[in-house]
Amino acid sequence: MKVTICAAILLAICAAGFLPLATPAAVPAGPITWVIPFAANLPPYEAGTAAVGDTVTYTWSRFHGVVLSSSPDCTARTLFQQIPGGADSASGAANVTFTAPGTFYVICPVGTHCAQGQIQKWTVSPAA
Ligand SMILES: [Cu+2]
Repeated sequence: MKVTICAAILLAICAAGFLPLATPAAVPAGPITWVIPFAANLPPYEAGTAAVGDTVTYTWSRFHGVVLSSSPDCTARTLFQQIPGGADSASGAANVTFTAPGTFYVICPVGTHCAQGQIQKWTVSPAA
């Protein structure tokens, strides 16, 4: 009887998320705060993984923008794809929806922000 109760409690704790039963979701549940990491004394954005069809939201409250590129080259502007809501602005939010598998980079196209770390790599797998 005691064993059953302990198992039930442990299961409840796991279900509540205190002990991970499975690997966490790769795509962040909430928006990503879009800043210049080097200027804010923050580490670079961690690379993320997603699947085709996933959407990641970036929000900002200073002058930034969001584009998607197939290259990590901050100066390869001909590769920059516009994102709905991603135009350079003093504050905003942009939803990046991955439409193809591959490696992509979310970049801030404003000034030298990308070169200062405002870039995030995404590895996108085919839709499940
Ligand atoms: Cu920026």
